[in-house]
Order: sequence, then structure tokens, then C-alpha cells
Amino acid sequence: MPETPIVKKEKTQKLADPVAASMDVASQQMIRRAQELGIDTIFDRAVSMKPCNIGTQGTCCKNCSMGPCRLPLPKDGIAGGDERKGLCGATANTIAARNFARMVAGGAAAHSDHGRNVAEVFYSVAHKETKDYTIKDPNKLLAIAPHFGVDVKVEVDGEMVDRDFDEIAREVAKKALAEWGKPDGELHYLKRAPQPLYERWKKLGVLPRNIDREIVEIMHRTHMGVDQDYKNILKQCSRAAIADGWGGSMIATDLQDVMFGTPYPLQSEANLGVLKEDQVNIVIHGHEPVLSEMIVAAAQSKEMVDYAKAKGAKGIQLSGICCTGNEILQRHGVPPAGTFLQQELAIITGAVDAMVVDVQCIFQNLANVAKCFHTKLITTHPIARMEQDNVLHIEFDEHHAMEDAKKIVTMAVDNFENRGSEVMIPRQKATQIAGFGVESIEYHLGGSFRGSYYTLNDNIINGRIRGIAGVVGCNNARGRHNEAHIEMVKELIKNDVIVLTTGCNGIACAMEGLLTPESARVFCGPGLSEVCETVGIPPVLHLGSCVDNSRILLAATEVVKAGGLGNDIGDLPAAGAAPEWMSEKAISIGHYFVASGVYTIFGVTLPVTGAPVFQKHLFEDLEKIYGGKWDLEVDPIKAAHMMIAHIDEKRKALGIDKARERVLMTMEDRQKLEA
Ligand code: BF8
Repeated sequence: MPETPIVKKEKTQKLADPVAASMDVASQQMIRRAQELGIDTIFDRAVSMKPCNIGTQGTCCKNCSMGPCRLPLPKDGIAGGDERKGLCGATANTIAARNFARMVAGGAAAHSDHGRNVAEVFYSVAHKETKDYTIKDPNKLLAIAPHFGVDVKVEVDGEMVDRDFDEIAREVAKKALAEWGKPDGELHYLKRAPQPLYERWKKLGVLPRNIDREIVEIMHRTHMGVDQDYKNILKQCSRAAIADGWGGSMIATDLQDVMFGTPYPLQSEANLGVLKEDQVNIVIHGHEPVLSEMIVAAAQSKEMVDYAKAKGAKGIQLSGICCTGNEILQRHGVPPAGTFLQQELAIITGAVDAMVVDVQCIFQNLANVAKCFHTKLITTHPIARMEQDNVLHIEFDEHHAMEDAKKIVTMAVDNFENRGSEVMIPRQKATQIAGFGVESIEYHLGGSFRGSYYTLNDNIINGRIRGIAGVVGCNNARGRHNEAHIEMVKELIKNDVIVLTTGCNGIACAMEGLLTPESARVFCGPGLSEVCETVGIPPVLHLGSCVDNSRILLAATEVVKAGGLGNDIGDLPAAGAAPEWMSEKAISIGHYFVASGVYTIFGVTLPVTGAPVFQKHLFEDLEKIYGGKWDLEVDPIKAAHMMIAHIDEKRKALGIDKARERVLMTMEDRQKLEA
């Protein structure tokens, strides 16, 4: 077996301090190892390259070739009127709003194009054009069909009977795909929102017409010389973001559940320690489960496992990175090897025989790291290739999905014997329970006769659960890996706030052991701990990938429907956060939560700070318009307390701010009440 080649760096580069770079011991070990081998990682690059100060403020306009026009905020602020303007006269507000809008467009496009691909595969399934994918959850299809205006019953001889299932599937497929480009009407799923929210959007004129149109319109309106009113630009942000959360992302989640199965709680593990020295390691990274589902099936097939054994391995260990990792975690229990910031580190173990990537959140530097080891880096998506010549491209096509998947798995198995001797897999891994969703929360926390979310609402009303927080999103190399996630989540559950998580926050919490029922007793306040222990759930519920933030929207809607906590999402004692965000998708998610009535706080930075008037619009005015608003706080503990303060305000408005005593009523008391 060839030795692991060691690539020496040519010039001295600033190196990250591993302990300052990550709170995770396994990651620290791998960062150190990379440095010893002379391989740079994102952690080293982050200490060598500073972010641009003007871009960080959101006030660099590069939308035409007369610029870039740069409008930094003067150090001492602005006294009097803000006279800053670009060559065309664009103000700091216009520039920051345009940049913000283009981030929403980028994020909504990424989620929604993912959704479109899923809808196209579902169309093939419904039309029986592929044999590799099937409908695994027919009940979910029947549940979503009416939301597309598709009948599930038909009248035969004056009697309502079940409609032909295949016919339902075909009609749902057609209607779902049309959501991206239909010429009239509005998105079907908008009416799934609480009615007051839908009516609010209608009144504001932000009901999305079709998904693509809202994204295209952002690009038009932010072109040089078009929309120059930051409030009007932001209105279109809302329309496109709603088209993401209540459109593209929600359709992606639903149709993935229909085809691959609706997640249900299961046990797994997380962190680099899930890699196995004596097995073929295939790491799946990216976002679309269309590919990863098939790789899971191929890798678990007897044919492939036998082949791996014939090649000297004990089996095939699959693991995930980023959201595709979350997708296969929640449906198959495949353990995530790490979060976004650990993608290079997985290869640095020397134990990864193949890393298979599709779309989104993939570092181009993976190719450079893979070059230093035997790892085969395989791109699979026609829209996401890499220029480096050591990258293999095996294009994945749903019409021969299993064949493609087997080709990839075979390649990984064949590569097992090429491993260098210097395999170093960190020991760290933690147990987790993942796979929650709207349906399973209903099952675990629901009352059997008084409405599905009644028990959850009851526990919020009686104060055992103070409120609900959605803590989601990325890692960001500008902060210590995972630290803001973990500190915020621990502070929230300590204060009896139940946490719903998705994306890399979910993986970070899993690595920290917060996704187990046992963690409740250690980390939670007495109320939340009692509920978790009684019901047997973790205090942090992992709802999946970033498109699955749509599950949080629907869970919030169910809470509203169950009653006792107001009439709209904006009435709930709830808040959202992305303490380590970095991607445009996070901005789109943040904005659809705000437009749905949620107080949403981001960490790290927000590219609006250079335009104080526009920032005020986001941080204050929006609350009067949508019920939700943006906020920014770098310190995760402070941010958690800002969320808790918001939750307490909502409790007060609902009149549930004082814990209610349980009163044993006499017959006389009851008669008085009834009278
Ligand atoms: O869609 S949380 S780093 S992996 S963008 Fe990327 Fe952010 Fe992770 Fe998932 Ni979401």
C-alpha cells in the first residue's frame, strides 16, 4: 500500500490555533494533523485572510461596471443626513437592500432548485418512468394532495370513494412542478399558513405568484437603475423568501417524505469518530437526498457488502456531512461525520475512500485536500463541478440511479486498498436521537383526544415549557466552530425553552450529546426537564436539513391550531436564531421566518450594518408589518436572553406570564363557573 503523500507548503502561512478554532476535540486533532502534514484548512485560511470591511457592512455596490462603489460607514457614525451615494446616486440604504435582496434570491434559488429537482424525480415516479424510486409513504401523498387542490375522493354513483392512487400521484406531480412557473394564481401551499398570516400577506401584496418569478424579479429590481426604495426592495425579499419557505423548501420536504419516507425518531451517532478504520468509508456531502438515498441503498446491498469483504474490508460505513447527511440520518440513521466546517477534516483522517458531493456548501478546497490522500472526490451533479483535475465526475441520473450509485460505491470499495498507512480517526462521537418532524412531535407530545398539539400547548400555557426556539443554520469560520450553537442552545434549554433544530446546528448539538432524552436532566430547567423525562424526548428536537425548516413553519402552525396561544405564528412565545450563519440560504430562511411573524436573531454579523436606516427597517419597522423582525447579536448567551425576553413578552401578551396554580374545583365552584 502506498504511503500517504505529504504535500509541503511553499510559503509560510499563518496557522490557526486548533483550540481557538474549534470547541470540538476531534476537530482540533484533525486541524493539528493537517498543519503537521502541511495541508491548509479553512481554519488556517480564516486567520490569514480578513473579511472586507465594506462588504461586511453591506455597502459595496458592484451591480454595474462604474463601480464597485464603496460606502463605508464613517467610524464616528453620521451626524445629520446621510449624504453617501454611489456614482448613480444610489444611497447606502438602496445598496444594502439590493445586496440583501440578492442574498435572499441566492438562498431561495438554492432551496427551490433543490425542490424542483425533487419534484422532477417525483414526476418520473408518478409516471412510472423510473424503477429505482418509489412512493414509500402513500399516506403523506394523500395528506398533501388536498393542499395542491387535488381530490383524493371521487364520486361514483352518488357515493364518494377513494380515487385511483396513481391518478392522484400524477396530478400532484403536475401541480407541484407547475409551482415554479405557472402563469397565474399564487402558490398552493400559502393557505397552509394560519389564516391571519395568509390574510396579512395578501393585504401586503406579498403572496408569491410562482417560485421562479419572485427570484427573477429580485434580480431585475436590483439591477442598476431599477428599484431604489429600500422598503419596496424588501417587500420583494419577503415575497421571494415566502416562496422559499412555504414553497420550494416545503415542497422539497414533502415530496422527499413521500418518496423516501417520513422521518421518525431513531438512534444514531455523530462526529468524525463514526468513520471506521476497517471498513470502506464513503462520506456523502451536499444537500439533495435524491442521490444519497440511492447510495444508501447501494451500499447496504448484499452485492456491495460482499464486494467490500472480498476486497479486505469488514463492510461499508456510510456517513454524512452537511444537510445531505441530515437527510440520510433522519431516514436511515446514517451518522453524520460532522458539520460544514469539518468537511476537510474528514478527509484528513486518511480513512475516507470516497467523498461524494452534490450541491451546496461544498468547499472547492476539498479537491486540494483529497489530492494529499487516496480519497476519491466525486462530483455528481451537472450544475456543480470542480475545475481541479483530480476530481471525478459521475453524473447522476434518476433514470438509472441504482446503476450510478453502484458505480460510485464500487469505486470507493476499489479504493480501500489504496489507503495510506497513516490513518488517524479521532475517537470522539456521541449518541443522538434524530428524525423528528411535524408528525412525530404530534405523536410524542400530542394528546389522544383533545387535538394533536394540545399537550405541548398545555405545557407552554402552564409554564413548564417557557417557549419554543428554532436554532438552525451553518458554521462560520469567523467564529469558534460550534461554540455559539452550543452555548445558545444550552442557555435556552436551561431556561425551559424547547429547541427545534435543523442543518448544521442539529449536527453540532448531536456532537455535544444534546440530542438525547438523558441530556434533559443535565442541561434543562426543571419544567422542560420534567416534560422531556415524562415523554422521553430530547430537549432539542432535530427536524432535519435546511429545507426542513419548512417543518418548523408547519409545527408552529400546528401549535397555533391547537389553541390557547393566539391566532397566528406571531402570537406564539417563540423565536428563531442562526448563531453561526454564513450562507445566502440562511438569509432567505431568516427572512421567511421574519415574514411569518418570528423574531429572528443572527450571530456573526449581518451585511446591513453600514446602512443604519435600512437596518432599522429590518430590526424595528418589520415587526409592525409582519409581526416578526430581524436582530443581530454576536454573543450567543446574550442572544439567547434576547430570545427569552421576546418569549416572555409574548407570554405576557397571551396572559400566561404567571404560572397557573392547579386548583381543585368543588362542584359548587364549577356551577359558579358555568353560571
Ligand atoms: O443547508 S446549515 S452550512 S449545510 S447552509 Fe450549509 Fe448552512 Fe450547514 Fe445545509 Ni444549511
